Amino acid sequence: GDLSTASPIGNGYAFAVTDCLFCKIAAKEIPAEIVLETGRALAFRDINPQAPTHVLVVPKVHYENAAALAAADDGLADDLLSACHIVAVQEGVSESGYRVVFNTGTGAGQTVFHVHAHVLGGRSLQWPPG
Ligand code: D5M
Repeated sequence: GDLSTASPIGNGYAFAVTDCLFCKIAAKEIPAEIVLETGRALAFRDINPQAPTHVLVVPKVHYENAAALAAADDGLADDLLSACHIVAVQEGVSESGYRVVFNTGTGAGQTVFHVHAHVLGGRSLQWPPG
């Protein structure tokens, strides 16, 4: 990515990637229906929901995908997964079951290259996902 725009995000200072949609949502420059904010993560409703609960959980700082996030190895992936579970509890789907998905790469359907976990629930989910 092009790490060119220094800007304050959330609790810390980080680099927002120019023209990244989810950096802009994290910086509150573009509106979203936020359901949870933690120190380093933000959760908001997917604009094109695929289930009654469909929430995206993103780190406030930019990583292109789940692999880059994991490689950062600073506990951020842990924070993100914890935030996913909190969202599931808040949404009332933690008992009935929910799915956490990281589409990683275009071949897997990734369209926004700021890592995001999809939290899906509220209906029965098929496997394999297709
Ligand atoms: O998922 C990218 C997801 O991002 C996709 O499900 C639509 C969603 N999306 C796109 N724009 C927005 C805005 N502005 N708000 C909320 N959700 C949005 P992927 O795994 O990359 O295909």
